[in-house]
Amino acid sequence: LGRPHRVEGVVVRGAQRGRELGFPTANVETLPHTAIPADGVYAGWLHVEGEAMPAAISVGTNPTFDGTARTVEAYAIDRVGLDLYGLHVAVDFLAYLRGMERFDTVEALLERMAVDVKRARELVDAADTPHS
Ligand code: FMN
Repeated sequence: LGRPHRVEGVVVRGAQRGRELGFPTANVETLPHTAIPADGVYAGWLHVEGEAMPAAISVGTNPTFDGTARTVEAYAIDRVGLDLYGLHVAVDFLAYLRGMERFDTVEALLERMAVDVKRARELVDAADTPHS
């Protein structure tokens, strides 16, 4: 592809678990027929009001928490305290990191997410500047 695949939408309230977990995510409500990448974890960018922030992105049903709805969630790396509800955002998918997994414990998920975030940061840092 000539540029990262982009998914856009408004940020909606998720299960509100992310904040507690220490990885607050922007849950992006996509339009019907949006081409959502395969379930898994990705490195990319979260675009908000003209700013491109490095992000670790999750696509899936959050099987660790027995979720059923497929969500597109972006964790803006190093940007704690962002309140994005109601804003229109874009998520650019740069690279696939791994598949969505069901972890036996929340601790195991969190350990893996920390690794994901580190890898995502490296890949984003090494990439060309984000598309606007
Ligand atoms: N959830 C899973 O069940 N399995 C995973 O493998 C998984 N990987 C994730 C990786 C990253 C980098 C991120 C940001 C999230 C991942 N999640 C995964 C999703 C979390 O379960 C979800 O963000 C958390 O439950 C908060 O959900 P909420 O925003 O609806 O409150």
